[in-house]
Amino acid sequence: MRFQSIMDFLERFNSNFVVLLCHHNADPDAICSAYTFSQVLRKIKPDLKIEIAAQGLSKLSKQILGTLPIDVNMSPRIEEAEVIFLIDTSTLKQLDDWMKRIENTGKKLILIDHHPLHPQTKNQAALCIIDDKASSTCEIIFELSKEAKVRLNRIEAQALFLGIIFDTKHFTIANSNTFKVAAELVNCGASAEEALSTLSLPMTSSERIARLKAANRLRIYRIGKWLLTVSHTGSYQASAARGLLSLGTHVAVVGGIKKGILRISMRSSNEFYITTGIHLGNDIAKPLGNHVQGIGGGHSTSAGFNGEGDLEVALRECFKLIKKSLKN
Ligand SMILES: [Mn+2]
Repeated sequence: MRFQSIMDFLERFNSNFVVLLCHHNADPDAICSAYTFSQVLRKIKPDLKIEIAAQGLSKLSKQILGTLPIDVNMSPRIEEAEVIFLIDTSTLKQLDDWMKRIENTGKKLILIDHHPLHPQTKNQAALCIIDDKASSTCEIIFELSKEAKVRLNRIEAQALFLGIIFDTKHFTIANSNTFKVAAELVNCGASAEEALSTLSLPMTSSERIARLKAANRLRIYRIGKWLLTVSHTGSYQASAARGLLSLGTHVAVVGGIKKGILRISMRSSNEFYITTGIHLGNDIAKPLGNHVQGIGGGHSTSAGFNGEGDLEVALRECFKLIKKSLKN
């Protein structure tokens, strides 16, 4: 039993105080799994002192902290802990300058994660609870709570529910076990309606205006069956590009210059990537650096470029690269 192996481990190292560390810019999966896991530990081992910590929180995580009683410490007492847990964190590098402190203490590490086990972390961790088929670390924590025979209360269930919804991109990449876990969480009192409102960020008025301006200044190009749109805004280029995608374009390129820095955000639909194989990060944003001064990169359907120079020239080069890639 995985939960029992954790308890045996804590017993063996006479643990009175443990730290649960989340990766930097902690996302909802990280903080919510740390929270519910800490609650499960408290129920089984009431004397154990527990601290949850992260180097910075994502916007959504901050919003969650406003609705759930999760305490996240920004300066954890790493040196005082008997055992350190790494939650949703596949390498120590994701802990920034805490990495050195952890390595210097030589304290025992327990890893709980759903990312494939990194060889270096395997050497550093004394115990690894890994399930790379799980949708999220929250899903693993739910399984651990069942092993521990702890019935989750409404708030603990809601936390795991939030982490799962976030990591599965609102269940679009969930598997059948994820849905089973979600159903059990709802039985414990989790609410989908509440979760969806917690996970939607209110848009600021300047962001709305940037999106609307981008739509207003739009240029539309048709290449074969694909619609490509190019536009510009002073800020919120990424949000504007996402907005254009939801309006119906296949590829959106939005640029802007602020304080001398040229920024370009690119987004494409999944359909565009799957059909054409064009990877915005590798095929467009990176090579854009050969034509315009700056550095680009990113993912298959979401990429960015930062540099300097003339915006119009940069947008034109970007368009040319997409056109050329489509011809190949
Ligand atoms: Mn995760």
